[in-house]
Amino acid sequence: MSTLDRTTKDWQAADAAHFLHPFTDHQALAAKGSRIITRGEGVWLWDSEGQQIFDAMSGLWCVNVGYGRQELIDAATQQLQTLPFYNAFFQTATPPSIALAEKLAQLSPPQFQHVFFSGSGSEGNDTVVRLVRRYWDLQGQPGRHTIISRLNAYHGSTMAGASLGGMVDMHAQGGLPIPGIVHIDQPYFAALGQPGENRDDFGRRAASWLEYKILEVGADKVAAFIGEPVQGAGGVIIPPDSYWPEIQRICDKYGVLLVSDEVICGFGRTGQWFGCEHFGVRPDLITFAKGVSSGYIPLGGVLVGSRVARTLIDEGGEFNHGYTYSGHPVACAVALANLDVIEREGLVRRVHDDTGPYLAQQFAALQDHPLVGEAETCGLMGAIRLVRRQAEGDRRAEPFDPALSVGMVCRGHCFSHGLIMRAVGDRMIIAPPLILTRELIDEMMARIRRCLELTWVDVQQRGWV
Ligand code: PXG
Repeated sequence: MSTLDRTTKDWQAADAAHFLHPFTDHQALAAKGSRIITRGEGVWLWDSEGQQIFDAMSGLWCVNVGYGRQELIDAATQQLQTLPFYNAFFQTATPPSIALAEKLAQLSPPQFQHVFFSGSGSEGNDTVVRLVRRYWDLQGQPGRHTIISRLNAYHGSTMAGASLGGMVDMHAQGGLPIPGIVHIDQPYFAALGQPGENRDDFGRRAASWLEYKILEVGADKVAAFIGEPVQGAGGVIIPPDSYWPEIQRICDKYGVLLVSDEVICGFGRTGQWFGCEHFGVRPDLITFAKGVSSGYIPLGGVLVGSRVARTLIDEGGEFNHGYTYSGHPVACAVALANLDVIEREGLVRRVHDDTGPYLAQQFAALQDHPLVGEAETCGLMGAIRLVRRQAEGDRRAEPFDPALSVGMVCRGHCFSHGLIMRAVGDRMIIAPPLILTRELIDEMMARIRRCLELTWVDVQQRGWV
């Protein structure tokens, strides 16, 4: 059977028989059948039944320049024809990997002049663990190996990535976290703010948890703190403005390295090239992936700031770490073409000046809907918290019983009404491509409103409100 004339049912049967999907209950999926996505153009996807879908998640937070960009296709084709692969291990390099390292040094904050490439964000964070521990060894403080992260963080799915992450369901499988990684709570105001506390006071209090943890572990044992500027997979948790500057102050006070995991926030998502710039912090390391190549081809890595780079280069000798695909020439060529599109079309500025503020306005208007607790955005990512009762006067919004899975009800409507919006618990989240225009935001908002309306009818009929 040719791959082209298979029906949806054929694809689903072969999928269920052979393909173990990531983060999936395989038995449940096999009973239901996967949706088969066959084509993409701009912000649109099509499935094997011909349904057209608005992809408000950019694939998986990555297709920042939209689907079907000829510039990226040409860059890949040309590089595949010239040199599809060569390694960077044995005193060799390829032009695209050198040019991309140079380009990333140009686009990132000035302390970043060096790049270590990986094939994904998870691998990038494995590199982070190796780098920060190597840094402290070289500083003559080998006892300084503990890394502090946050609950509900997502830093990948390798042993180190999942350990850095704060997803308890992931830790429960496979004996994680690995030693030397500890967690503090997240800056999630709606869940952890106290009655009468404002956002900024909460932000400072949430940052103080880092200082308590440093003192508990012992400052001479803490290597680094890692955080996503905005927690993405955890539900687009946007911290109060007071949070990150206070985190920076605490890291500086104890000499702790600051790592910004920008796998989602990097490359324009927040309206700056990097999320740390949006929040005004100066990290020592930045993990990146996804948007660097708009997901057209796997690529990730770590931007290494001068503090770590100087020690590693001047005093480190050989660093015993690397991946076959570190600096893969085709991936780097695609990334260069992708960054060129972002620059040429002024997408970062567009998010900052135009589409980001416009989306914020549209989300603010959702607040009128009886199901919406908060609807907040940062650049082109946003979250809508579905609540049983809205806040009124001094009374806080009342959440749904998590067992009802109201987010999944809403996601079901999105699925059948041509919209990809994710559910993380009771938070409905979006991270649409940065090529969005105001017209496309209007189109997306109409779909979001329709799905909220259908969810509202459901929860009323089921007696959940
Ligand atoms: N750090 C962050 C901040 C991420 O969001 C990774 C690291 C790992 O990257 P790789 O390329 O190894 O997957 C990520 C990935 C979700 C979801 O459910 C999010 C991610 C991956 C898969 C699912 O939102 N982010």
